[in-house]
Amino acid sequence: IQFKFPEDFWWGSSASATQTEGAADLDGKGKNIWDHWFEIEANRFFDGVGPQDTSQFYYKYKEDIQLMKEIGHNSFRLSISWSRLFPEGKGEMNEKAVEFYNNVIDALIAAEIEPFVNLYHFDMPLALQETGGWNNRETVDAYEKYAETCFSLFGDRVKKWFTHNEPIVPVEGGYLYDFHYPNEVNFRKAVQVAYHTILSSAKAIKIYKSMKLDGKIGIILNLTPSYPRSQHPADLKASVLCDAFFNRSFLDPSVKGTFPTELVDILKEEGYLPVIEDGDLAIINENTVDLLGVNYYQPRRVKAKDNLPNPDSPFMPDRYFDNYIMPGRKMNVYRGWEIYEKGVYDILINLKENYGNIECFISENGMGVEGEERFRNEDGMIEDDYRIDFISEHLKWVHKALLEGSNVKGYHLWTFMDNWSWSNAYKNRYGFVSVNLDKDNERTVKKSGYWFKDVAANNGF
Ligand code: BGP
Repeated sequence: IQFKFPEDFWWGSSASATQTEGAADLDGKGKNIWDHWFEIEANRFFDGVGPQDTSQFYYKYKEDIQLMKEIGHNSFRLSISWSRLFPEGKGEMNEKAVEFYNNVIDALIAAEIEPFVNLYHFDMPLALQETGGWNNRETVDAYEKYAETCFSLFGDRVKKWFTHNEPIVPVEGGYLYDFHYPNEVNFRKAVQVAYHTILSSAKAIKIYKSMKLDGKIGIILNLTPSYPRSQHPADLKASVLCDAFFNRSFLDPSVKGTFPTELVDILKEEGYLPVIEDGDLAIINENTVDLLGVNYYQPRRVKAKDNLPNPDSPFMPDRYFDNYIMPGRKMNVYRGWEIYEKGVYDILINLKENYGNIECFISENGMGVEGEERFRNEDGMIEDDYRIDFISEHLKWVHKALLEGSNVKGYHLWTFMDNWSWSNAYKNRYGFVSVNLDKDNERTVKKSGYWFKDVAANNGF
């Protein structure tokens, strides 16, 4: 074994409620923004496949947890569907949801798989979106209540909690670049939504700490290391600002309890500071995370802008920099994302050097591929050698960071089984396990799943 990991390394995968559960309108679940968006605009989603059609974890979780065990998982991240627990986002709680999540958590623990539970993975209850979603401060209050309920229902058994997954994505998708509902372009709202999300996270952490449950609480961020095109001061500046907008905006408040001055200066200067109430900043400052999940898919290549932005165009972060595709780089052609394995090492070393070596783990990393059926062999197994290659190349860099003192505790693939995606429905497949939507969601373990089993068993490869 060339790359040996520590004995208690967390091996597993991650998933989210809306993407895996199915049963979107069953047993009292309320609608969330994805159920709604699919209803009004199904053609936005690939092949008209929606969240109700996805992998049916709601019915098949027992079988799935056995498969997780079989392929070496000692941990698994799921999310709770807010609108399953609180159909209207607040008010009355749905007992059927309590029963379902109790069953899932207990089944995981019985299989010796530690449940990592995330509270918010892009799935705003529709009733709350109708009153403004994260732009409305009352949503923060509703979220606090939801978080507290989850901690008291499940906190006796769940020891790793996360307040949000990739909180910047609903900001970008919903309020800047049109890929999440409510698909607006409104920088002022984007800033307020981001701010309220950060506040909600700190408030949930505060509640968790006050409950004296013995566990850890963190946040999961998608970090996209920014690499300048050249050492020219204009490119360097562009890269610093890109990093401030897309990484440090959430990383700094989550880990340090402060906001990057570069960003605050711009917001102040341009008149876009959010509405902040007395006492908020102290709450954010005092309630930082114990644990950080790092989702890593791609870097950002950054250069200074070639042309000054048109002063009449809507205010956007990319007024300060341009992203570009670096010629000759390895790409995931199905997703249009650059594959740059060293990025994961750069993130971990940055956390070590500039963020107090916070305890962290790779909470998502993975490769979506279209048309994987063509790789199915005569025995019925998908031979996804490209995925094995993708994972091992990233793990080598994680290993190097470990040797250099990084506090990285585990690796979770996105995702356990093929599931529904926000951007391409069921087109790109990411799982260790394939799902056949046409054959009662039949599961078959891919070659990468069996490979991972050995990696987990040997703590290395
Ligand atoms: C992350 C999300 C996941 C997942 C993944 C793959 O941003 O946290 O929910 O979807 O990306 O991306 P996609 O499904 O868009 O290809």
